[in-house]
Amino acid sequence: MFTHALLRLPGENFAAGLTQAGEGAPDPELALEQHQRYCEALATCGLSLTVLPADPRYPDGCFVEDTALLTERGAIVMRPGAPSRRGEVEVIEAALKSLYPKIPRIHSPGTVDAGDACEADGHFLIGLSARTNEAGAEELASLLGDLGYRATVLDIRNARELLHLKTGLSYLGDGRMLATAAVPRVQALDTYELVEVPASERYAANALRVNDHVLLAAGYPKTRAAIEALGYDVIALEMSEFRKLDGGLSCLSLRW
Ligand code: CIR
Repeated sequence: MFTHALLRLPGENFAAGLTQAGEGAPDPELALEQHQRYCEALATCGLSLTVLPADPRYPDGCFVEDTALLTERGAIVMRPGAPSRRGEVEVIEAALKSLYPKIPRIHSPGTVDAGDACEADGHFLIGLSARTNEAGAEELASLLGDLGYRATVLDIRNARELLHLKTGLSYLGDGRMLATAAVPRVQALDTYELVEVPASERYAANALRVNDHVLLAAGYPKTRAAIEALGYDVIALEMSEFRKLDGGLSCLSLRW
């Protein structure tokens, strides 16, 4: 069960964030409203929230999930692959300090965005991507090993539509993975029941199981129906402005 979440507000210069989506510039005010609904959804799931203010130096700063990996046994601070995002980790590390006695970091030349780390019951799938390099993936796997976790690295560098592994893969719990066809069907996935997300709804593959609910992007009826048919209670959230910056639903929060 999660009891807390850490978030950071999108700022006035949110539209200056990195993007390849080609869907136009996001509206910072609408992003703030959508962020507010997202916070309310987490509260509905029973979480207490810490919401950090925006920092104009980091237009992508609201995508906090990329900056740290939180596990039941410890936290690890990332070294984001995009140089413009590297400094985002400082305020996150400071916020996590009181919760975790010792927080190891990914070191240069390694880079990891934690959007590339998908946990499924103590097994971490780590995407090798445009943001997470080999040195970073190896260091992360080793740090997770120190915590007693298994890790498997998956190469998604040829899967152009995946910014991060979790862009196309989410663990729903109960042995079930939500996945798009772009995620390579490696052996490590064989142990999971795959809930296929159709190509026309691929943005919905980045969903978030939080306690008794699944948070899902609004506007993807097939994926929603498939998840509901499995018995999950879905909360649909409008994510249009974050999508314009390639941001998935899960990356707006860190949960513990
Ligand atoms: C970026 O390109 O880094 C941001 N505009 C979006 C990051 C989204 N992260 C995520 O979905 N894990």
